[in-house]
Amino acid sequence: MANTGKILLQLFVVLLFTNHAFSQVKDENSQGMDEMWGEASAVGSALRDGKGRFFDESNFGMFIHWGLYSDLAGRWEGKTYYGIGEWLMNPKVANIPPKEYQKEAKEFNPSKFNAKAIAQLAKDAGMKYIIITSKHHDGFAMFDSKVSGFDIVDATPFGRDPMKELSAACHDLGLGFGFYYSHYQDWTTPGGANGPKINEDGSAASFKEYFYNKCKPQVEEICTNYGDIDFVWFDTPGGMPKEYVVELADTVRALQPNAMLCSRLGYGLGDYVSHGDMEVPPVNLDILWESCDTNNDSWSYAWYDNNFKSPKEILHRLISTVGRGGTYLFNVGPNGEGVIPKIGVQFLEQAGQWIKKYPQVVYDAGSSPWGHALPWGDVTTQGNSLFLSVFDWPQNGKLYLPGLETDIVSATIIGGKNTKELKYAKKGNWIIFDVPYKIPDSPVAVIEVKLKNEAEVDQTHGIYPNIETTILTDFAKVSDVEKKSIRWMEKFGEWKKTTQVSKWGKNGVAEWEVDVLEPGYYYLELNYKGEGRLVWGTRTDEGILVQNEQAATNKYQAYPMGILEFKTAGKHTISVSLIEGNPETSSLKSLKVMPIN
Ligand code: FHN
Repeated sequence: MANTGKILLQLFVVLLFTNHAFSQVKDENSQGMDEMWGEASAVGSALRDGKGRFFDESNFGMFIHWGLYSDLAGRWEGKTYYGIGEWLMNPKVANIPPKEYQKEAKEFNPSKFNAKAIAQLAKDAGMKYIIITSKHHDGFAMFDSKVSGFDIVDATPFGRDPMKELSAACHDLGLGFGFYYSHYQDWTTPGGANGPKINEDGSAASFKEYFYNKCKPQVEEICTNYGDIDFVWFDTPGGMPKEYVVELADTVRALQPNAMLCSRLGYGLGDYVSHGDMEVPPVNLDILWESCDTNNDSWSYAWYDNNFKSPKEILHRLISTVGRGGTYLFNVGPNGEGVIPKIGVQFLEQAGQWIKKYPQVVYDAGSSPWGHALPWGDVTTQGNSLFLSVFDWPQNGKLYLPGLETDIVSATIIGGKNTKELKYAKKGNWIIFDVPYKIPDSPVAVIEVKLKNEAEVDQTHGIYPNIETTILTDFAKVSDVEKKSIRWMEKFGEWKKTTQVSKWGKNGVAEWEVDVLEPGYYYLELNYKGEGRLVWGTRTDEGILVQNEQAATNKYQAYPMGILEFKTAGKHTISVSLIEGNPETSSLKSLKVMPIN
């Protein structure tokens, strides 16, 4: 995809980023999440030709959070608790005593559960496999477990094993299948992490007992009773002692040698990296990895949560993940009757109809040679072809592409009857495509650019004449400041992540290289947080200074700074410094450059 020097440079950036992303300094909200999500195992291409091939090629899977909590739907004793629904019983949420929670099983009768319909939805949505919660932190087994009475067959009026039905439906439709299993946390079993500390007989509970009496035997059950499985998705390893993690991994590998284990197994022992929840990384990563995301705000069903991602947003997050080199695991939450909410179903089906038209954009597609998203969309590849997925169709009949160094053979709008060959011209480092004024397909149009050879790309961020460019601090060269990634929760369990630059020293600066197609005036906006009012200075290599004071709050927000002028086209640098304000608390997230018209 690029010459050897570029590949080495990219690998270096990848290693830096990977290391950085998983060694974050924690704020009070993100305390412990690195431990909870497990270390990144730097599994590279080793598994790509073996058992990792299916994962690597599929690029899109369905995640399902479904359990006893789905029946409670975010409500306890008449009160609604907002945030991720599967945590309802936790002391941080409704604080339901384990015995009370266990009684709820008698009410759980998901009589409308239809495994075939769910598997068919995954297939229609263009997903290649399903991973479902067999046991979440609440300790309730959604399968027929002989080692615990707290399971869907023994403890509920439903009395069926929905995992038998779903695994069979997946196998019938040619979909892959796997289980989520909460190995460390078990809130209703004595000895499980964050569970009861005392056994029924009054003796002190131990993790060892929980591990050998419940965790390991249940993992043996899910790895034995459901045919071949493709994934075992352990979660929140936290402080689980290493010897147990190793024993569990060995157990799975002996029983299901082809199953892929995600990094949340713990201790870097997984087969691929699962990033933090709801996180699509901004930079390409050349390892086996996945982003897990959910279709609304909660993982499990909550009665009030209808903030569903639109078909366009699903496609955008999917294609960005594939563009960064990863696989997208997208979650749905069936309700207490076993049914996935209608809007979620419709949006997924619509996304699937689009994927059916453009399979080459997603399946077995390569990452973007640009290494990051572009302002109008994203790029994936197959051999010498680039697929430009345009989410923000240009209004002026021109689509701009910076930095492409390889010769073009042809450029075509694809997608059935809308196929159209495009004219293009080269100006400086840029390709300018003449495109129709009207978007040729909705919600996303695709242009296939066939190249003479594999794409070689100068990854410098472009300043576009017809669309705004946001450049994150992830891409800034910095000095005399601190650059780090932070995570925080919006609603309980709804994670956000960003890279920020703060702790401004006397000579503190964040600097970006950009490539300007058309000289002239552009609006400049900075996205930052801090206290009181801050003064920021933005300078270019041509001596242009934009300095202004604006308010600040403790949440990231965009503020207009003024007009930035580029006197000439081509490569320039933009440097931002804090002029007045608390150097500790003033934190910069990104800058935005917008054409004026
Ligand atoms: O605590 C869980 C949460 O409930 C959910 O299952 C997510 C999905 O990735 N994993 C844990 C938090 O990261």
